[in-house]
Amino acid sequence: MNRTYPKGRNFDNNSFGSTETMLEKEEKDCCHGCTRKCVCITALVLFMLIIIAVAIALATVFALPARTPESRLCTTADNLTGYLCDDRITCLLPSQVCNSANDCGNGEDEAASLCSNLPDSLPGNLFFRCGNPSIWIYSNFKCNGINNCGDCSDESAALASCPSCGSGWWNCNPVLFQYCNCVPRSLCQNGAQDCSDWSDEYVCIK
Ligand SMILES: [Ca+2]
Ligand SMILES: [Ca+2]
Ligand SMILES: [Ca+2]
Repeated sequence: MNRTYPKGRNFDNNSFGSTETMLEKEEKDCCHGCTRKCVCITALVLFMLIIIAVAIALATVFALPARTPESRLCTTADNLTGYLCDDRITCLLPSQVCNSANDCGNGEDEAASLCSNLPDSLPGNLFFRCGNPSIWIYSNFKCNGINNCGDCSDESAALASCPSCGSGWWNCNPVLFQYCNCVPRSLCQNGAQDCSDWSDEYVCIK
């Protein structure tokens, strides 16, 4: 018995016997392409996120040490050795460090590591040990004309390397305990004895 096939209809030998139509095949191919594209986009986004995370981590790691100056040494407006804050601009007087007031923006001048064992926890340039080593003063009180140590060791040339009396001072043996080797010229000819030899009243000229 001879079989006849409908005319005008093409049969695909590859799909013959399969229930998958051409349309379904095209849709399947399209989805494959889409899936591959989606995977690529996801991978790209993940890659970008990793790059951003690494950049943030590196910035954090390298930024933290940069906030702490390598050296805290600085010069104050009065030409004294001072303490440099984290902002690298503010230069504190030594006596502003560990004085229970936050003078640096971040309060680093009151850090426990700096103030827990005074004066040894301070940088050496911020304090001075008096003739009696159990007594110390902030270094900005050294050579300031005032007897801060109590034994005038902070005003001596031998221990504190202090220069002789400056132009605003008169060299004599003061009668007042608060001075050591000189008295302020403002005390000259003020009608009161400030030097043991009265030179502040009879020799010194304001
Ligand atoms: Ca302070
Ligand atoms: Ca002094
Ligand atoms: Ca006087």
